[in-house]
This record gives sequence, C-alpha cells and structure tokens, in this order.
Amino acid sequence: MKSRKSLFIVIFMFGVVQAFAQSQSMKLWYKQPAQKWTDALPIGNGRIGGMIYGGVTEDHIQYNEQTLWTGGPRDYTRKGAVKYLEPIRKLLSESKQAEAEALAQQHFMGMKSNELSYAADSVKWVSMMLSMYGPQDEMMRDDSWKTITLPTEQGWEAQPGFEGVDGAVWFIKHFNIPAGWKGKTLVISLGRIRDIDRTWLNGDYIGTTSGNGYRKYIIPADKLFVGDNKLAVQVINFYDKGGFTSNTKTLSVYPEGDETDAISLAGQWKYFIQDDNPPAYPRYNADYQPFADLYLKFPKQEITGYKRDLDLTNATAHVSYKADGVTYAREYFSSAPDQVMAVHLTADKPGKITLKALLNSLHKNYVTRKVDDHTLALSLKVKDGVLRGVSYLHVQSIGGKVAVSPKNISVKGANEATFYLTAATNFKNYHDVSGNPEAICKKQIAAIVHQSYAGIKAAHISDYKKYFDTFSVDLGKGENADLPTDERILKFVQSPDPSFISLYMQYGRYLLISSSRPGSGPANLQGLWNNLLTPPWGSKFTTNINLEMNYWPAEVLNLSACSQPFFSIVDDLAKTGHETALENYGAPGWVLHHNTDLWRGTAPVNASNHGIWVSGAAWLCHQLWEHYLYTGDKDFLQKRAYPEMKGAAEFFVHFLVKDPKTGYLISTPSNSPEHGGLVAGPTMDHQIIRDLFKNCIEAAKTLNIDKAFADALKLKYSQIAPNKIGKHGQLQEWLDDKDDTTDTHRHVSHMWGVYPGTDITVKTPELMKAAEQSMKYRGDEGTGWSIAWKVNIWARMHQGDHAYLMLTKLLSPADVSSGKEKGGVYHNLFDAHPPFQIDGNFGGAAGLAEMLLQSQGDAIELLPALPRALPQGNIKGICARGGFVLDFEWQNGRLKNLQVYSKLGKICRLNYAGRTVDIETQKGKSYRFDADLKQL
Ligand code: FUC
Repeated sequence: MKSRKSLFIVIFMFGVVQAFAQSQSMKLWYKQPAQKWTDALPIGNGRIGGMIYGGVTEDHIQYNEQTLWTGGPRDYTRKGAVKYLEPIRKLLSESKQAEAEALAQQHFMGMKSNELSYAADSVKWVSMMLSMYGPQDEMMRDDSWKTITLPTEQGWEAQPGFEGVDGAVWFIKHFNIPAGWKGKTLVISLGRIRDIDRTWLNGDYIGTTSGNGYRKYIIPADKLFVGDNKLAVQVINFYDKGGFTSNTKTLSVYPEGDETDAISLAGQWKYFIQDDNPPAYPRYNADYQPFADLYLKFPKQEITGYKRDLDLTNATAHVSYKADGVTYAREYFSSAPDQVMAVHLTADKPGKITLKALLNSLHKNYVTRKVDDHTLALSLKVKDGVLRGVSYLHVQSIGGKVAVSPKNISVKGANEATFYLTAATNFKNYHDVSGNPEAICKKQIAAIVHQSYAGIKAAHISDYKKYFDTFSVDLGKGENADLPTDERILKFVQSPDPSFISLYMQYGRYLLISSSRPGSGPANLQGLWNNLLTPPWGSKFTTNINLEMNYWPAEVLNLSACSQPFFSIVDDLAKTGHETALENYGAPGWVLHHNTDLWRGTAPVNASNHGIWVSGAAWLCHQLWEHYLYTGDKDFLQKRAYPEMKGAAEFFVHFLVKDPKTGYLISTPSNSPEHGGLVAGPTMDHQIIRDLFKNCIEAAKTLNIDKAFADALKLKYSQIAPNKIGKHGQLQEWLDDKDDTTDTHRHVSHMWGVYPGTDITVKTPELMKAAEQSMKYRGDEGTGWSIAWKVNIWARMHQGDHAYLMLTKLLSPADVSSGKEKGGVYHNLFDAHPPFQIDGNFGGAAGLAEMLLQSQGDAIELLPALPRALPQGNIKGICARGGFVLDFEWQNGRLKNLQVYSKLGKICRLNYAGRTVDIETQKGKSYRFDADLKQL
C-alpha cells in the first residue's frame, strides 16, 4: 500500500498534469503570424478589443472600442406611419403582397439619417463634381498621379489610400490599339461601376451610366488611333463600395463581335481623388467602426521557432521566437479591471528590446501627438457622425532609452518594455454624447503608472477567471490535438478530434466574456472586433436571430453575468420602442423590428419585404424570462424583466387582429424573417407571442400582481393561430400552406417553437415530426449562424448524430480556396457567415450544451442528444433552469456519475434514459448520483 505522502504526491502530480493538459488543450496556436484579419487572435475586456497579428518585424494590433459608431442620437421613427397600417393590412388580406410592400416601403419604414436634406445636397454636390473639371483640364495631366490596380472587386476601399473613400475619383488608362484594328468598331467594357461613371476616350466624351450595373461603350471606327489611346473615367460613388467592382475579364477593349481579340484594361491605372467629401448618405442604421491600429516595428532579424497563441484559461495571447541566440516573447491582454490593453515585450538577454511603436487609423480625420515623455495620443473623429475617439499609448521600460515624438514611441536597448493602450469616445448613452474621451484616457493611464506589469496582469487574470473557471469540459483527446489550430481545422473532417470540439465550446465562452462584460455594451454582429469602416451589415445588432443567438450560451454555460449588457440594451430599446409602437401601430408598450444599433433605433428598416417584422421585443423578452428561470432572481424579474415583458405583451394585445378567414388572432403585417416577403400571420411570430404571453402570465403569478392582465392574456393566448401541419407533412412557415419543399433558405424561423421556444417538444410528437420534416426539406447547409441554429434544433429533437453532423459543418474550414469562403471557421476559429459573424460561435457553443443537457421542460434531461461521436466526457458547471449547476461524466455513451448543486433549493427532477427521479433540495447543497440516478 502506498504511504499517505506518496499518495499525496501522486494526487498532486496528477493534478499538475491535469492542469497542464487543460491549459495546453485550451490554446489556439500557430506556427506563423497572421496573414489576414481572420487569422489574427482576438482579445477583449468587453469594451476594448484587439486583433493580434503577431508579425516578427512588424506586429499589428488592430483595435476597437465598443462605442465608436457612425451617426448620432436621432429619431428613427417615421411620424404618422400608423395611417398606413390598416391599408397595408387590407392589401395583405386581399393577397396583394406587392402592393402592400410598395405602400409600406413608401410610408411605413423608419427614417434614414439626413433623409430630408440629402436629395437637395446630393444634387448640388454632383453638379459641382461634374462641372469642376473635364479631361482636357490642366489638372487632368496624369504624369504625377498615383497608381491603383483595377478592377477592385471588393470596392476601391480595399486599396491603400482608398480606405473609407466615398466621392468623385478620376481614373486614366493608356492602352495601345494594334494596326489590325483600324476601321473596326470597338467596345470598351468597364464592368460594374459604383455608382456613376462619365467616360472619355482621347478627350471625346463617350457616355455616362448610373447605378451599379455593367458598362459597355461602343466606339465608332473613326474615333480610334492606332497606337496610344487615353481612356479617362470619372467615377462618382455616394456610399459603400466604390469604383470598378467586377472581375478582370470585364475590364477590356475589343473589336465589336470579337471578344477573343480583347485587350485587357485590367492592371495599373492612374488616379486622382477629386473630392472625398460627398454629403453623408442617408442610412437606416449606423455602422460600428474600427478605432485604430497599433504597429510595433522591430529591426529585421532571421528568426526560428516562431509561435503565436491565445490561452483561453487566462485570456492572454503570446508570440515567441528566437533570433541570434536570444528568445523573444510578447504577451498581450485586454484588462477589464484596469481598462487598458497591455503588450509586454521581453527577451532572455538584457538590452535586446528595440522597436518603434506607432498609432494610425483608417479614419481620415485623425492625428497623433506627444502627451509626455512616455505617452503618445491619437485623436479621431468619425466621418459621418458625432463621435470622437481618443487613445493613449503609454510605455514603461526597464533599461534602455525611450523617446516619444508626435508620431511614435521609440524604445532602444531595453531589457523589457510594456505598452498600455487606452481608448474612449464621447458616447455616454444613446441620447448623450457629452463624454470626454481625453479625460478618460488620462485617468486610466494615471491609474496604472504606479502599478507593476505583474500586478496588472494578475488582476486581469483573476477577474477573467471569475467567469471562465465556472465551467469545464473534457470530451477526450484525438490524435490531432497537439497540432496547430489551422492544421487541426483542416484535419477535423478526416479524423475525430473531440478536444477540438471542447476547445470550440470554451472559445465561445471566451468570446462572450471578452465582448460582453458587465458594464459594457452587448456583443454586436462581430462581437467587439471589426476592422472595416463599412463592415458587413454594419456590424450592428440584428434582432431577427443574431443578437439573441449571441446570448444563447450565457445562462447554460455559467456566464449569466455576461448577459448584463444584453439586459441594458433591452432597457434602452423598451424606451425607444415605445415611440415606434405609437407612431407605426398606435399601440401601447414597445416594439422592435429586425435591426438596431448604438442609437437604439427600433423602427422598421431596409426593405418592407423583410424589415417589417414585429417580434424583436418579444424575442428579447424571452431571454429576460430565461434569466429568471436560471437564476431565480425575483428582484430582476420584478424591476426589469416583467415591466419590459408586460410592455411587449401590451403591444401585441393591441396589434393582433382576427383573421377574417380562419378566425384566429394573427400578427399582420409581418414577415417570416427574410423569407417570403410581407405577410399576414407568419408562424414564427405566433410562436414568439405565445411564449411571451405564457411567460407574462407565469411572471405575474410569481410576483402576485396584474391578475386581470394575466387573465386577458390567457384568453388571447388561446385565440392565436396555432402551429399547423401542411400538405407535405411539414410544419407550415406561414398561415397558408405554401411551403416549397425544395427551398433551402438559411432562416428556419418556424423552428423557433422547437428552439429556443417550447411550443413544440418531444411531448407534441406530431408537431415535432412535422418540424423534423421541414428541417429535412431545408437541408443541412447554411450560413454560420444557420448551421449553429440547426445544431440546437436537432438537439431539441433528441437527434444527437444529426446535431453532431451540423456541428462538424460549423467547424469546417471557411477558407476553401484562394479568396473564396463558406460557412465554417476561419483560422482564428471566428465563425464565417461568411464573412465573419460571431453569432455562429455563440450558437455553436450553446448547441453543444443542448446536446448534453436540456431543462426547458419539467425535468433536467441528461445527455438528451449525445452523439455516437462523443462517447465519453466530463462536464462541470453546466447550468439548468431552476437554479441547478451540474457536474457529470459519461462513458461508452452512458451516464457514469452526476452531482447537482442547488442554488435556489427547488425540487429537482432529473431524467435520464427513461428514468425520472425527483429530489427535494436545499439551497447551497450538492447531491450526488450514480449511473442509474440513484442518490449517493
Ligand atoms: C440577417 C441574416 C443574414 C445576416 C444578417 C446580419 O439578416 O439573414 O444572413 O446574418 O442578419
């Protein structure tokens, strides 16, 4: 028998090995620096986010501050829109969808920014642009112009010097016409141009076209010169992508009827930016903005042993390599306690740290300046909006020399150096922009100057661990577990890599902790990370799936506190949404349509065929109620959740109308998200409204208030159009049985009742079967978030293998061939819609949880959708409704043991493999069970 001491050593060593194994397996790592943004590693403290490229001679940290957006406080709701509500409803009830959409587009959508002034300003500006120069002007001599490679398929913004440019730009191209073309009529093909072109050949005007379609100009034979020809194109771009935006093939000149003889015009052109200050383009929503870029420039060196990683256990990123017998290391993190981003540079020999650090920004309107002998500042202003930003970059070094100029900080021969970066804006809240970013930065740097790096790092780690360490998961280890992350992604399809799945699950938690900390704003479409002035979908908050999905993992994966920013945005939206309820619907309470932003617009936006979707507020309220179910926080229910739930319900009490055909209460006008146009009575709405009414009734009962209101809701509840099974055995997406079985649209909105709702469960087998049929018709492909949603839905259907199949699709490589992308993961494990959208990361993590534990019904179901591919595992800290935290293990696909901790002292009903047990629990106590749910 082992002595106590040696047993202790064995246990201790086992613990160390375990801890080491856990920390190794919780890393994303690479053998090379990031080439592109989706290779870079994200860090964040909920407010300041960084993307670390980790280059050797030039490191690049692109960074964001959560409140830097375009736009400003304004009214988003169109006054008097309500006049058109009944006419729109009437057209829909007469099956005149196109007419209803046209009427709604004209009178019912929200207000764009500058909507009233733009038309006149734009006409004035365009006429100024057109009259300023012609190609014969002295200004048009292109000898000293800069060059650009055309076409730019992704818009000229992707070219250096063109970042964020909207406006008027002249382009000139010289090309040679061969003698053989003499006497032929030519075609000049310019491809697609955004938005207006005016084109001249050898000084002769040959035409103009508006819009973003293709351009072809016919040149009569007598206008040609054999030899050098000069093509001049003035391009006017109002907003978003600019320039020549089709592929190289379409940019050419050829004799009419003989494209095979084409001369390519693709390649180098000369350009001159005539004016990049057009009137601000009217927008329904604002865009989240990148803040700036920190560059660290090091002396050139031959290096070996490069490694870059992100350690999820302590939210620190690292770069290390060797050069000239010296090991260099960099460490990066974004601290919530100290509100700074830190970059710490060390070498294992003294005096080896030499570099220049500089700040620059994509915002045209930015300057840098010296603050003091250790601090550089950057100030910026967004182009179309009221927000200003300030960053301080402060350095502390040991040994060596530091010098600060207005442009950079240089460090020479130091033993180590640490940079601290702050960022702030004048945003205070959605109607107050009186903040002082300079004062914030100054204060934050003053607060860290007397602290040690070790102290700041320790505070960061312990703060982060408060969240991260509440949960752990181990699904076993495959043969690829020790490979770099980018290689692992590629191998994942070929051989099982269960620890890659647990890494992905924990990465979802990491991203939520990093982008949504109490006190910060909620995670947007890209969480906290965005490097583009015109990001996809504005990197805003889309509410017909995306914002909600961001918070799916929060409760179940033991990060309830990370939902606080979500609750805060709901508080704001309940106020702004009240205006929209009144102006568009003459209704009490509040309403939210399918998008919002920093300024909390709630009106319908974009096109009427999908922008008029009325269930945003109700869906957000579902998550308020869920928070109560998980935490039992009655104070939250009473003071925050219930008033907002009640407001959302009051809206629908007013809004629902009796369908003349069926007699049911229906939601009209609305939309099944982004599918099928403006309609009366989409299934999803009815599922969400039922859920809202049910939860309000339950909440009123719990709080012992509002009995009359709850009774009124009960009556309405029973009159709402029910889920219906259609002619193909499918769950109908609409009131009419018109689903198309070949339709593979990414939104699976009518599955809301399966997940996240509970209208359809395994206890309603016929509806569940119909839902399954619809899922089969819809297919297994989709955008990132669509695939993530399907993981959750198949899990709720108790089909673990199908849920797992979806998970493998979510984890497939997003970069398929050069330049092309598909739904999956990028090298940094960001989810690809494509492009990057973070909801898939969060939905995927939640989906895996849903496979292992469900508690939406009257029992906690253990391993309800365990796939064959994950036969063993160990999970600690997963949460169930009713205030329970569970740790359990399974082996050979069977539960092995279980421990339940009761936070609230409620009765706990457990369900596993057909067996159900009830136990009375006491608050703060744990209960252990064996594989047969026998209490130990
Ligand atoms: C919804 C989706 C799109 C995208 C956008 C941000 O509109 O339909 O796929 O995710 O949000």
